[in-house]
Amino acid sequence: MIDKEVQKTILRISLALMVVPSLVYVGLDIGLVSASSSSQDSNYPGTISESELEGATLIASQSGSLSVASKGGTIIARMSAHDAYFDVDRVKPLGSATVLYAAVDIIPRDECGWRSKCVRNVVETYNLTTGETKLLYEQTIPDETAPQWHDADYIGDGKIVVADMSRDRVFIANTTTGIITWQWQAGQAFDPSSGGDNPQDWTHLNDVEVLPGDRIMVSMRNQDQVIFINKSEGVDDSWTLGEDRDPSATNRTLYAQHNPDYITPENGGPAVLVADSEQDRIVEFQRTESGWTQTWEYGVNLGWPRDADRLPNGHTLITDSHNKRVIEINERNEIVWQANAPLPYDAERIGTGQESSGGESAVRLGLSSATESSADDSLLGRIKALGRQIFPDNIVNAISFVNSKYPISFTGMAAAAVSIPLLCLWMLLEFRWSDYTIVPPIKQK
Ligand SMILES: [Ca+2]
Ligand SMILES: [Ca+2]
Ligand SMILES: [Ca+2]
Ligand SMILES: [Ca+2]
Repeated sequence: MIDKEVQKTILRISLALMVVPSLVYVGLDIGLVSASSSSQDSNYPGTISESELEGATLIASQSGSLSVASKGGTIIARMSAHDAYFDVDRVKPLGSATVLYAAVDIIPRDECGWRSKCVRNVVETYNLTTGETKLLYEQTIPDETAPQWHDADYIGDGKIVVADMSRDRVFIANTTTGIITWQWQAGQAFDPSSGGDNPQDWTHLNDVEVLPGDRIMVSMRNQDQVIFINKSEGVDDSWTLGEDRDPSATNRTLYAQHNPDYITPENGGPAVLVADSEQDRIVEFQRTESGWTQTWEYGVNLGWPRDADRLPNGHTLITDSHNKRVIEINERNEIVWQANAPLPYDAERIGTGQESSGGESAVRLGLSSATESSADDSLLGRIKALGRQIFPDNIVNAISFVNSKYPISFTGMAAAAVSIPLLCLWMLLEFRWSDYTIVPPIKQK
């Protein structure tokens, strides 16, 4: 029979061995992560020069900032005039330092006059060297049905095309008159039962790109499809990429994708490079006579990627949202550049054309794939894979989404979740073993 004091000592040592290293890890993790993000608070755009811009990278963050990262990966400027930034593009026809973005402001209920808070969607241009902002288009709507616009592109002659998620439509507007000159509504081609059970957010239509030849490519996230719309004839079903699958389906073509980029025949396409977000990979499909064929995949240590741009040098710029970073990989799938940013949505390398417009297809470049299973057999990789098997995607994503806004990594958060309850348990035990008791301040007479 072991003496009671010895039992206590064994328990104390065991608890200390579990709690102390994980608390030290949490402390270091918070320190490291905040150190890597604190460099973002340098200066606002408007103070950077044209020469600093060439080769720099724009990063739009859903947590409310638009950053400029240098060639070395350091954040050299950051603006945060809105609550969230989504798609950003450099728009050379409007000025060499001018960018256009879709951003969102959250308006409190008492200011908005609706029964819920409201969302103000803005499409603005911003001059990175002078700081001049110009509002092109806006719309304020109640925050009831997925109200945020995630993509708007400038298409020339003062016109923009908008992925209007709130109304499940795409529209083209004249920014001078404010008049909508063309629109396509998802109800024209899709059954209301499609896209799974999302009554407040039917299609989550999150991206649009105007293609040569009167065609428009649209990402229907909840339908897991990239569709091609002929402006006068509607959806060309023979070109649809992906299928509307049951939530339990595995091995999908796409699963809740973001930001498909079209690579033209001149650049080795037709091909589509797309962030296959829920399957944590970037994937490329080539158009052949029999339809779409997957030709490339990169999925090494990515967490909910939402953008990939093929660059003119054959590299790929990837926005790795849950890992709070933007990376550039070369043709051998090695990371050659990285910048850190909170919850990034879209990244653009200045001087390489919008999205993948300056890049060539994987087929023409002869790229080989790299997948999680082929590369990540580290302990963390295996824990993540196990987590995906145990917990439903939406739970993992909800936790990761919250985590990616705060200066602590996913593993740091897991360490805190283990060590803090154990520390509380230890304190309770020490109290029980001590000479102190709790005496209620009020006694019955
Ligand atoms: Ca963009
Ligand atoms: Ca777009
Ligand atoms: Ca892209
Ligand atoms: Ca991009």
